Amino acid sequence: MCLPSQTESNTLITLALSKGRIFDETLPLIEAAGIRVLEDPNTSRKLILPTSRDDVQVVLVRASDVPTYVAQGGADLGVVGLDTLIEHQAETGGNDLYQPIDLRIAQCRLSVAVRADFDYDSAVQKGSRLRVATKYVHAAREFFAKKGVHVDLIKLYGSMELAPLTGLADAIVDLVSTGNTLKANHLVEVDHIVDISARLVVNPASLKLKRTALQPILSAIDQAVAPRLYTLS
Ligand code: PRT
Ligand code: MG
Repeated sequence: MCLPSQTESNTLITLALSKGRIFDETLPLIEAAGIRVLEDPNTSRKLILPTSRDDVQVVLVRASDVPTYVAQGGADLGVVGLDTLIEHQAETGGNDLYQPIDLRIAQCRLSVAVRADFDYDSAVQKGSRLRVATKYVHAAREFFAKKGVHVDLIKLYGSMELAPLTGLADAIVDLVSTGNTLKANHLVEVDHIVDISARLVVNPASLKLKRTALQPILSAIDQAVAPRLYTLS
């Protein structure tokens, strides 16, 4: 009897996504690779979602868990914001993820913001020590170190905007898109740290062992992203 061999033709590809804007904005890009997610994560309670391709499944994880899933082989591919990727790489020492494509989705910027009545420039010039609240402690530490500003970092997991309003911090480092959240909380953007977009990340071992299955998916996604360069510019 001839048993089917474990060939690449029956390889299962697992893509890690987080619910919300990353999931929503990734859908059109993976459709270019013939991958349509068959269940709506907003109504389904499933964490593993089937797709229109038998050889591809989507797993739903927290945004900050995507790099860990992909690096540790819980998923072959993932989509993650550069903000989250910077923090992951600082914690793990880098290099555990292959990053072939800037997907140019979920775009925003990482910025420093303060209360409208706080004179950031003069505090910086005077060499004052700033209390900075953020979820992005690694990016913030590096930014202020390069700028020569002494900071006490306060790690928060959400609602950063509240910190300067309650006296917890002088400044925050957070993501800004339209600027409406800052404005609604009487905060102003005073420094720009880095432009953010979502990145496709790939497990390096998967790339070697599942190359035949992965390469066409990566190429189709890459093609789906590239034309946006023209429409955006
Ligand atoms: O929410 P959860 O704790 O589960 O995880 P998460 O916040 O990491 O996930 P999610 O889905 O909120 O964000 C996923 C990724 O989307 C982030 O890692 C960013 O790369 C990207 N992204 C793009 C944003 C924004 N734009 C954005 N505007 N993530 C968050 N925001 C928030 C920001 O933190 C602030 O509270 O929106 C608010 C500012 O928006 P504006 O438009 O008012 O300026
Ligand atoms: Mg969020």
